[in-house]
Amino acid sequence: MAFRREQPIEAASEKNSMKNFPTDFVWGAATSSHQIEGAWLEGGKGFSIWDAFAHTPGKIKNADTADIACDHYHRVEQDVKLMAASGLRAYRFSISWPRIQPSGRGKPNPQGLRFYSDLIDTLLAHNITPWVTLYHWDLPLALQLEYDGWLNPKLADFFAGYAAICFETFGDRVKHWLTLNEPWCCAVLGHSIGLHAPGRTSRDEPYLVGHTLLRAHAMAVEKYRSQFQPRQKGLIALSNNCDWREPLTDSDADKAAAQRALEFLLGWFTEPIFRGDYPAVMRERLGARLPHFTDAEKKLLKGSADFIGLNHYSTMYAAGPNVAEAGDPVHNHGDFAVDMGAILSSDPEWQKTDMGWNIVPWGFQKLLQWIDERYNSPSIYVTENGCATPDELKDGHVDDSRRIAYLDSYLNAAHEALQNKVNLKGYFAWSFMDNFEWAEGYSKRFGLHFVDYATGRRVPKASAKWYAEVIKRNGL
Ligand code: GBH
Repeated sequence: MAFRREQPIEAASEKNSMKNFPTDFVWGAATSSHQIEGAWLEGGKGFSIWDAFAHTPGKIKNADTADIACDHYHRVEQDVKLMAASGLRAYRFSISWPRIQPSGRGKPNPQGLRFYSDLIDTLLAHNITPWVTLYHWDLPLALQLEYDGWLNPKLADFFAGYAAICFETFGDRVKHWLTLNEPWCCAVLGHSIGLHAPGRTSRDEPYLVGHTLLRAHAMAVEKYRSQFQPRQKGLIALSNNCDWREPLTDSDADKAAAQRALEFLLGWFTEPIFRGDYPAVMRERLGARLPHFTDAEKKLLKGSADFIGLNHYSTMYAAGPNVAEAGDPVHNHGDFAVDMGAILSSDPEWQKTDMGWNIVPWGFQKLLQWIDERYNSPSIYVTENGCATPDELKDGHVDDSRRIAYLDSYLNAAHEALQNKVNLKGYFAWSFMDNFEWAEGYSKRFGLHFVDYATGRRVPKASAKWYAEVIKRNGL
C-alpha cells in the first residue's frame, strides 16, 4: 500500500520540477554581420559606417576594429558545425548591406550573394533554420557620405531596393525575416548619445532617423507582401530592443514615468506598426519635433509585422523628474532623457553583468506580459537575450557559470510568462560566439562559444553544453 501511494507522488514532483516549453518552441542563437564576419576588404564588400567609425580614433575601447572580428567569413563551415553540435534549431544572423550593394544601391555584388547563399545552404543541410536580419547597423558608408544616412528620407527607398534583392535571392530558403535590428539604438545611440556610428549628438536627429527607419521597414514589408510572400510564404517583422522599466516608488509620478520610458523605447517603434502612429505621449512631449506620417504611410505601417521580435537584456527603475531636488536632475541625463521625462536608476541589491547591466529576471516576465496585454497577445520571439561575463580559457575549458545562471533565470521568467498565456514562440541566445561588442570592442564576451582572437579558435563554453541540454529536453 505504502509503495503504491508513494509512486504517484514521486511522479508528480518530478513533473513539477521539469519546466517544459511548447513542442514547436524555436531554440536558437544570434549574431550579426559586422560583429563576426571580418573580411572587411574582401569579396567585393563596400565600407560600412561601422568600418569608418571603428577606424576613427577614440570611438572604440582599445582602438579595436572589426576588420577581422571572428573571421567568420572564412570559417562558415566550421561555425555551422559547432551550431549543429550545440543542438541549435535556428540561427539568427544578419546580412551586411555593403556586401550585397557596396555603395548601398544599384546592381548586387555576386560574391556577396554567394556568401550568404552558401551560408543558408550549409545551415539547412544541418537542419538549422535561418532567421535573417536585413539591417544590423552596418549601413553602406556611401549612403552616409552622399545622403546623410538615415537622416535622408530617400534611404527608405534604397533599403526597400536592397531588401527586395535579398527576398528574391534567398526567399526560396529563408522563411523568417527581420527588417531592422533595434532602430532605437540607431536613433539614440547613433544620433543622440553618439556612442554608436555615425556618432552624432543631436537633440532632433533621433526622431528624424527613427522616422526614416520606420518608413524603410514598412516599404520593405510592402515589397515582401506584394511580390514575394504569396509564393515564398515566410514571415516578416523587426527586432526591437526593450528593457523593463519599473516605477521607483508607488507614486503616480513614478508609475507614469515608467510607462513613458517604455513608450519612448518600445512604443516608438511598435505603436506605428500595430496602431498606425506614434505613441500619443511622444507627440504630446515632442510636438513638431516628431515628424508626421502621411495617411498612405500610416496604412503601410499598420500591420507591417507578422510577430514581435524582442531583444531584452535588463531592467532599470524609472522616476518622474523631481524638480524640487538639487537643480533639475533630468537635465543631467541628456536631451533624450529630458524628452522622455524619466530618470533611470538601479537597485544596489541587483547583481550586474560585465556590461554593468542589471540582472533582473522578473523584469523580463513583466515586460512579456506588458507586451501581451498591450498588443493583443501577439506571437513573440525573443530574438536576443544574454549577458557579458569575464570569461577565461583555462585548460581548454571556459567555466561561465554566471552566464548559465543568467540564462537559466531569464528562461525561468519566460516560462512563467508562458504559464500566464503569453504567446512566446521562440528564444535566441545572444550570442552564438564572442564577438566585436561595438563601442566595447572585444573587451566584452557574450558568447556561448569562446573565441580566442589571436588564433581564431572557438571553444564551447560550459553554457553551450548547458543550452544544448535545455534544447534537447525542450525545457529547464
Ligand atoms: C544588442 O543591443 C545588439 O543587438 C547586439 O548587437 C549587441 O551585441 C548586444 O545587444 C549586446 O550589447 O541598463 O536597462 O538601460 C542591446 C541594446 C540597449 C540593451 C541598452 C541594454 C541598457 C540596459 N541595449 N540597454 S539598461
